[in-house]
Amino acid sequence: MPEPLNVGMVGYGFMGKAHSNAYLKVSRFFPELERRPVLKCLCGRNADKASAFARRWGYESVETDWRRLVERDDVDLIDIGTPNDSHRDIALAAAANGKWVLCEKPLAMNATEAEEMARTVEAAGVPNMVWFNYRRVPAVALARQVVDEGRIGRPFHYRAAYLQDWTIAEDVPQGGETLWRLDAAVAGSGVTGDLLAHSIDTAMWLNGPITRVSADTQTFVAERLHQETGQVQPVGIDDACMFLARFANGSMGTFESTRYARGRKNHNTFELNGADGAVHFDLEDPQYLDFFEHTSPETGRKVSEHLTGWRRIHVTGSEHPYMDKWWVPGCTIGYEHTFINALADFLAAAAEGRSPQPDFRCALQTQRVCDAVLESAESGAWVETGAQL
Ligand code: SOE
Repeated sequence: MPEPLNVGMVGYGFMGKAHSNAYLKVSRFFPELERRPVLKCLCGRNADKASAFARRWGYESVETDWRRLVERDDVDLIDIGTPNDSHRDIALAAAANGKWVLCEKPLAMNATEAEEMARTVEAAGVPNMVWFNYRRVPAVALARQVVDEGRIGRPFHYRAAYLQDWTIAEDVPQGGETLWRLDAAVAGSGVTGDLLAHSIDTAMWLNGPITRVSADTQTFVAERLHQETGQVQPVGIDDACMFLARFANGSMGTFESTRYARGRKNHNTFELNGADGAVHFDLEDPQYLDFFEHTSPETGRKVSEHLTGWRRIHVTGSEHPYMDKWWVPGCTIGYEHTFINALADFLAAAAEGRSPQPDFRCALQTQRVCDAVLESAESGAWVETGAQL
């Protein structure tokens, strides 16, 4: 019988929902796990909203101050689903109290904070992970398997785009509970930390460290009404960001992200081209991994030229990553399942006293790339990232 693991969730927004759902479902679909999450306490600043959320999701209790939550003896794990400017303080306090720590991406406001957070959880010896959930899309995990199996060969090009369109209207305000992502003081950056952090995490997972970058950013709407102050204030975030990258393995990368790509809602794509093969993924078609095989590692021979072509793999078979936990072959899973899969990996590793990837140290590398991107956009020069994996 799995032992209970008492969860203290901080935040009741989009991620509070996604994570809470994962805690509720993980033991049912991954019955082998040794710990069973219990929704012990929901923490949020607005007491009414926190209570309503707690009731809807079945949390046993409510706190309005995370400082009290992290000190509670009946909580084993702290999950940080708050805006970015509070990640550091909550994580440090949670680790100091010996709690397991999960944190929403990006890990921190900048690499300095992320470094301190990584050091602190390591010194405390507590399992930790950052919710870069797209690694847990079965098709993305299959891409990693394809790379590990040597099917790409020498990598030449990595191409990523993460496009949305929800901030085009000039009368969208900034700040406050709902639009803190547009407020640089709370978010740290715009699309670089919010969207490109996902792309960078996936890229470095598949293709190794990014060593240097050259970036350009743009803020298309210079001022927006701030929901908290009631004043029209300058916009400090990057609305769009494009950067060139060099990977440690010698390959070249291009990364593009914006919230101004009319028609694109959550268009997160990547392609990796190597000498022996290529993979392509599009989150708007998440059941598929496209694979092009030029040379087979099994035979070491070139695939017959007249039969080559992109192969669309419907990643729903029980032989595919995570899919043996879900439905019968051919039945798809979706966005919510990426969080459940991630949580299952976390719980399995934590039961062995380990942190799964991406842990805080790994997310620090992504943060370093984000910082280098912003620095390069500012200076116009190539910037070394210092990222290592
Ligand atoms: C931004 O719109 C956002 O909600 C990100 O913050 C999430 O990380 C991303 O997965 C979906 O888009």
